[in-house]
Order: sequence, then structure tokens, then C-alpha cells
Amino acid sequence: MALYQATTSAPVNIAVIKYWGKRDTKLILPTNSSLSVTLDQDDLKATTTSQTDPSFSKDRLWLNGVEEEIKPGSRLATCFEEMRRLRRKVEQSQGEPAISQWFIHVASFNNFPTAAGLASSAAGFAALVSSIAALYKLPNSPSELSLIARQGSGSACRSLFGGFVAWQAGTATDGLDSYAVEVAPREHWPEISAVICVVSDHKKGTSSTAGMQRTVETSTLLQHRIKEVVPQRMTNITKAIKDRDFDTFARITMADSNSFHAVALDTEPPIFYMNDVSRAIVNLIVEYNRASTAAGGPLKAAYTYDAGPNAVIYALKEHIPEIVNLVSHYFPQAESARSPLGAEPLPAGF
Ligand code: 2P0
Repeated sequence: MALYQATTSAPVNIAVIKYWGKRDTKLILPTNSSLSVTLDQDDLKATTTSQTDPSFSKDRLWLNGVEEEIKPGSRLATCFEEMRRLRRKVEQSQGEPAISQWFIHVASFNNFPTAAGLASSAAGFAALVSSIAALYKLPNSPSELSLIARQGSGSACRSLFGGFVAWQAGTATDGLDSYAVEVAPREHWPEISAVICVVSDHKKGTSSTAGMQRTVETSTLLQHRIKEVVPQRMTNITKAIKDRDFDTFARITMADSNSFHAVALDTEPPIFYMNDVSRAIVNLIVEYNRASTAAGGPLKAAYTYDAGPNAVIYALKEHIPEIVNLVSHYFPQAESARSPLGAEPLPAGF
């Protein structure tokens, strides 16, 4: 029985303004700000338990029951070090017991449907940091903890919050102004939902970490995206979220997905994350929206794609059944895992 133990979980987030490119690869400082929506369904999260005890002989980590090596100087080692640094501050200023000198054991599980093909690093590093923060009873805010999760994996800093979250790129070379902030809590816009269309559950060909660095080194289009495109979109989508304006939210979301995949294509050698099925889903959503707007209605759905072929479709809850029927009709082989952002269970038979 360990002296200290804590368990917390962290959700998956899907960016609508994409993070793609680092200005500092060690500190994980991005070339542009990004913004995500948190998938707060119960079965899309990482749950992590940390323990510390004087009898432990080294830091250890298990992912879904399999032990991972914590290499010196690695992102994992940095997260452990940074959390100890925060604990030492509390020990020194408030006379708390000096447990930061003991080793830590961490066990993390993610319960994503394996076919969902969702990146696990964001939820994983966020859960790691929040569980050690709970273990150490740290007084730090989620934004302060996001500075550490960011050093595990950039997108992880956004999973310290639920709801709508911005990662402010910052300009400082020490990274102290590069952290996540809440744009709006989940309850602000409960009608928004996501449908995850699993196009392929194979591991992606080019990792995000390697791919984005190649883009930074070789893409001229990225400079335009960083300087001209993203800052305006961050402002406009933040306003759309605050106003619950789905039409603007959808336009910007789709435009930014297109822009991210365009800079991937503008990389040398080019990176293709979307495939023919991904592109067919884009066309389906474009036609679905066109039919609505032609009849004087609003945009009803927004697609977005990360570093892989799977589609995430954001829509208001009232349109979700229609969208699921549409996708299932045109892609009868596809397994569409509906993910209402609320707590509804996955419906059977999708
Ligand atoms: C995002 N992605 O904003 C973008 C969109 C993929 C496409 O964040 O090197 O796994 O660990 O900081 O966070 C994937 O990048 O990369 C990512 P590292 P990460 O969600």
C-alpha cells in the first residue's frame, strides 16, 4: 500500500484550428496558436493512477498494462522532472512533506475504441500531468499545468480543460506564455456534437512530430498560414463559439482543416494524410451543406481531419441522426463511432 496515490482522467481533444509546426522542438513551442473542442464522452479519455512511496527504486510507467521505458532526457522524463519542481516549491514554501524525493509509479489506460484511430498522446500526457498534480496536491491552475503537458506532447496542453480550448502560441523563448486557456466551458454550447468516421485504423505513415518539422523546414505556404491565416481565424472562431454561431464555426473549421492538409502537401517530400474515402466524405458534407444553403438554410456540418484519414464531423445535435444516416448510406462499410460530446453512450449497430 503506497503512502500517496491519485487517479484522474483527461479527455481527447480534436482541433478546429490546427497546431502544425514548432519554433522550439525541445520545449515544444508552436509556430501558431490552435483551438480545439474536447470530446467529453466517457469512453474517449485516458485515466491515470500515480503512486509515490519511499520503497520505489525508480520512476516507472505502464500504458494499458505494458511498461514503457522512461529514457533520460525524454519528454516523459521532462514531465516527471517538472512536476517534482512544482512539488518542491510547495514543500519549501509550505513545509509539506518532502515526497518529491521519492520515485513515482504511473499506470495509464485509454479506453478509446481501438478502431477510432484517435491519437492517444494528448489525453495520455494530460492525464499523466493531472494525476501527478493530484498526487502532489499542487495548487496550480489547469493553465499552469498545461505548460508541463505541452512538453509531453503539444496537443496535450489542450486536454487539461473540457469544452472549447485555445493553446496560445506565445512569443517568449522560455515558453512561459505558451499554454492553454478555456475559451468556453462545455455547458456554454451543449448542442454541438461530433461524429467520428473511421476510415482506417492503421497507424499513420508519417508521425506528427516528424511531419510538422519537415513542413517547417520546407514549406513556403506554412509562413503564409502562420502569419496571415491563423491569427484571424483564432479571433473569428473564438467569437463564433462565444456567439454559438455554428455557420461561422463550420466555415472556419473546414477552411482550417483544408489549410493544414495543404501545408502537409506543400512539404518536401509531400505528406498525404487524407485518402480517397476522406475526400469523398468532404464532398458529401459539401453537398449536404449546399443543399441546405440552396434552400436558404444554414451550414449543418463541418468536417475536420487530423494527421490521418479519419473524419471528425461537427454538427448540432438536431442534425446528427441525418448525418449518421447519410454517412452510413454512402459508406456502408464504414464504422462510424458517434461521439456526442455529452455523456450519451455509443449507439449499437453503427
Ligand atoms: C492538432 N495535430 O492541433 C494537430 C492537427 C495533428 C493535426 O497536434 O510533436 O502529437 O507531440 O507536439 O501534439 C499532433 O501533434 O505533436 C497534432 P507533438 P502532437 O491537434
